[in-house]
Formats: sequence, structure tokens, C-alpha cells
Amino acid sequence: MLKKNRLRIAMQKSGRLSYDSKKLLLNCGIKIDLDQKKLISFSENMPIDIIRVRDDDIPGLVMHQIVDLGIVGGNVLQEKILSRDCTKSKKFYKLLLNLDFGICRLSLACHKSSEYENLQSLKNFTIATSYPFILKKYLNKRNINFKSFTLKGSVEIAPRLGLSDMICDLVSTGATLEENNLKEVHVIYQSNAQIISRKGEISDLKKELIHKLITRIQGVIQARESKYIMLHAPISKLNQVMSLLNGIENPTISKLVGNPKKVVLHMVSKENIFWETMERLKKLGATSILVLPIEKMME
Ligand code: PRT
Ligand code: ZN
Repeated sequence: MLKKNRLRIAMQKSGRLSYDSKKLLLNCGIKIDLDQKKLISFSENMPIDIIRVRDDDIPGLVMHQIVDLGIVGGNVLQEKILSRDCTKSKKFYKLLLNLDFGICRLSLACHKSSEYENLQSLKNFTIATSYPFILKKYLNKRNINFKSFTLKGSVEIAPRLGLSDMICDLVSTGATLEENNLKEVHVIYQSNAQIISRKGEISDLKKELIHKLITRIQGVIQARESKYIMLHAPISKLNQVMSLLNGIENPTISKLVGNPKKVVLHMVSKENIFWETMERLKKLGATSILVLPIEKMME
């Protein structure tokens, strides 16, 4: 039996969210062995247990208060909520944070040769999907009659089998649609991984731990999105150099020993720095341009 006073977090056992979920928890300083194929792992340095399950089971585990936190795709959560029809009544979970991975969209797609005009032209179509509830809500709201056919996977083959006119499936790069001669015609839901927490009584100790964890996760995400930049810039072009570097607050400027025409700039950028920006900086006469990753950040 698991101890009730330890924080329980559910994450996907194996799939598209497992690697990023694991990396996120480890980056937050939780010492835990998540490499073995264990269903439950215990942290050595914090009162935290990680439960590894199928992603579809995570919303239910949170809603039934079996775990305290869950890391799950917004698409899976939304489908679960709609299938339980608990939108109008009680919400059995709290959204704590949107994460920077698991980014995808739920889209309608049809055969490349189909003449799709707009949503209205979909009337009485059959649509194959693993997300019948999100699809129904979206099309009902727009008064579009359709039939849905639920498939748990391999949705892309439905039109070829003569099972449906269209599909409604998750897309990230679009390569799977391309391979199956399909074209994306309408996005119905944008998704990303989310951290959700259970409702109900929760001890002060757990509340504190959740707060600490969420603050650390925000720091990890912010650090991932930010870069530390160092460069030597000509004093005469300082303003132009600064205007190329958006999202920069309060750079540190110091003397460059042995070169009175240049200064050293150190700064944190909240955005990634692309090669094009570095090339423009170089054209302005900047040299020794370094863009470094930031490991941790707290503001
Ligand atoms: O076994 P378990 O039930 O836990 O996993 P699963 O097979 O149900 O889910 P999994 O691991 O495939 O995906 C987990 C979550 O990752 C999803 O619920 C989404 O929140 C998120 N995610 C992000 C994606 C994708 N991107 C994605 N591209 N989930 C699925 N896909 C599939 C999509 O269904 C299609 O088959 O990838 C294909 C399309 O990808 P592209 O890159 O070719 O467009
Ligand atoms: Zn699943």
C-alpha cells in the first residue's frame, strides 16, 4: 500500500509524453529512478511517488483523487471531461500549468483529391476519429450534421477502407497525413501537455510541495526558452545591436580590455537566438558571439 502522505504524480508509462515528463521531473531536482520499467517509483529526496500508466487513464486517476497530480495531453483530458459530461456540473480537477511539450493539433483531414470548401460542406459526412466527443462538441456548435466512427488508432487508413469520408486526428508535423495522401483542412483543437491536480482535501504539506514543484517547473520551462548571450559589440553600433536582440532586459555592459572601440555585452534573452540574428550581429561588427543554454532560472 502506498503512503498517503507522499505526493503521487501520474505520468505516461511509454509513449510520446513519457520522455519529456520524465525529463521535467528530473530537472526539478526529484531524485528518482525512472529508467526501470517499474509502474511505481519512489523519490529518494522528496516525498513523491511516480505512477506510470497509459495516458488515457491519467484524467480518471486525478478526478477520482487516486493521484494528486497528473501530466497529460490537453486532448486526452478534454475528451475525458466531455465523455463524463461533467462540464456543467463539478469540475473534478484543476489545471495547474500548461507545459512546453506534447504540442499538436486535432484536425480534420480528407483525401488530397477531395474538394473541401469549408465546414458547411461537411454535412452528413462520416468522420473517423479517436476523439468523438471533442469532434461532436465542435461540429454541433456549428450546426453541422455528421456521423462519427470511433477508431482507437490507425485513423488515417479509414478513408482508404471506405470507412469514412474524412478523419479527425492529431497532427504534429503533418508527415502521417502526407504518407496517407490526406490533407489537413481544419484545426478543431490545439493541444499541449498539462499538469493537473486533484480537487478535495489536501494536506498543507502536500500543498507546499505542489507549490514548490510548480515554481520549479516554471523555472525549468523559462530556462529552456531563454538563452544567455555574450558578445563584443562596437560602441558605435550598440543601439542597433540591442534592437536586434528582442526580449532582452538590462544587459550588463563592461569594458573590453585592449579595445576601446568595443564593449562586452552579457544578457539573458527570453527567446531563442537564431543563426540569422547572429549573422546580422556579425554584420554590425559584433564578435565572439556566444549563445549559451541556461540550466535553471528563478526570477
Ligand atoms: O499507450 P498510451 O495510451 O499511453 O499512449 P497513446 O498511444 O494513446 O498516445 P501517444 O503516446 O501516441 O501520445 C500521447 C500524447 O502525445 C497525445 O495524447 C498528444 O497529447 C501528444 N501528441 C503530440 C501526439 C502527437 N503529438 C502526435 N503526432 N499524439 C499522437 N500523435 C500521432 C497522431 O495520432 C498521428 O498518428 O502522430 C501521428 C501524426 O504525427 P505527424 O508528426 O506525422 O503529424
Ligand atoms: Zn492513450
